[in-house]
Amino acid sequence: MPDTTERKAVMKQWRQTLNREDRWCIMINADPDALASALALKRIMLPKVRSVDIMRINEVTRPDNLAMIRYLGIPVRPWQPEKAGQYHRFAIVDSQPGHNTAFQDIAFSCIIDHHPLPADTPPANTADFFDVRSGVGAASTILTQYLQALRMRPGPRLATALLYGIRTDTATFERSGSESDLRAYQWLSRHADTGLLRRIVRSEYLREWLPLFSRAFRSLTDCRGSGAHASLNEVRSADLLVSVADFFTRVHGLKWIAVSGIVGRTVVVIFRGDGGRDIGRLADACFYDVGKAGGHRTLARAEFPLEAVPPDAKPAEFVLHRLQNRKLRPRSPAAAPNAAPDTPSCPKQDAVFVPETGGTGSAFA
Ligand SMILES: [Mn+2]
Repeated sequence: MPDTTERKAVMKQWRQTLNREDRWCIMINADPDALASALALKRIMLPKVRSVDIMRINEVTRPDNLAMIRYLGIPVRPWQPEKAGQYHRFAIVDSQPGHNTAFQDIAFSCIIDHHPLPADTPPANTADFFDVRSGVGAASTILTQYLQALRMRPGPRLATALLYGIRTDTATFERSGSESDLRAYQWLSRHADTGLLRRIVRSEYLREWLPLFSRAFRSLTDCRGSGAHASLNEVRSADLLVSVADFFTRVHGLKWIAVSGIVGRTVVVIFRGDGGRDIGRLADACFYDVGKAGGHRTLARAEFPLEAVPPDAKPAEFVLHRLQNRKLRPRSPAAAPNAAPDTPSCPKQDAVFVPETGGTGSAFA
């Protein structure tokens, strides 16, 4: 495995071989790290080639991603496969050809990523330039190292983009992040626009979500143990429930929140807690018998079909009734919670449920 110095040298060599006549296309699955990496690669390549376009294969819907594209003026466009013939060469950053069917039929000349390589089927290494480093927290870190190696000082927008890319992928170094990520972050901080960064970070909601918040506030009902339930009825996506639930975690004195809604024919309940009581066990206790329910001490989720709601009850009433009345199940190895698919997977905690101090001592039992 080549070290960072060697990788930088290889990159510089490769850059010298770029053809001035080539039209390049950088393909991404757009998220902050991919957008920033593509912007940096474009900056690195542009003096050496005819043109560089950035194309995304996905729809951008998250408010912070939309804010990033807008405030930083990132020139990204939706990919149209029928226009592939316009390009001589393709690059892919923050992803690998095997990650999405949209990448499948494209012969990439340049692959830069930080996700692990597939163990079973290594990608056909046809790329002239290939730098995949799974030990790095963000592709933006790799691109930052290239800028440093080329002595290219990033402008405030590029530096801000890369900073946000590293920040997002490492959850501001809470989830992951190596020393190289920290060093890149530090260096970028000197060039970034902190005002712009703050505006992007604070773009958490979309205008059209505000009626949902209004509905959440109106429906807010206290539950046992300083918790509360809010119901949103029909929503387009469970992401909206997550966003509303996350909002309530900022309210001091609210120990846990459950936000329920209906997505298609499924009732989804998103739980957030302050860690005082095991919210994963609460979710499990309330809904294990009607669908999938589970999670961790501070975040959990339950999903069940609309048909599980008795005909004489509304879904929101059914959820609230269960939140107020269900008892915790005794812990047994056989009764492992059936976690919903997108609950973050981490080893199950074996800690015994600790009742809240100062309460009745009975917790949910
Ligand atoms: Mn990434």
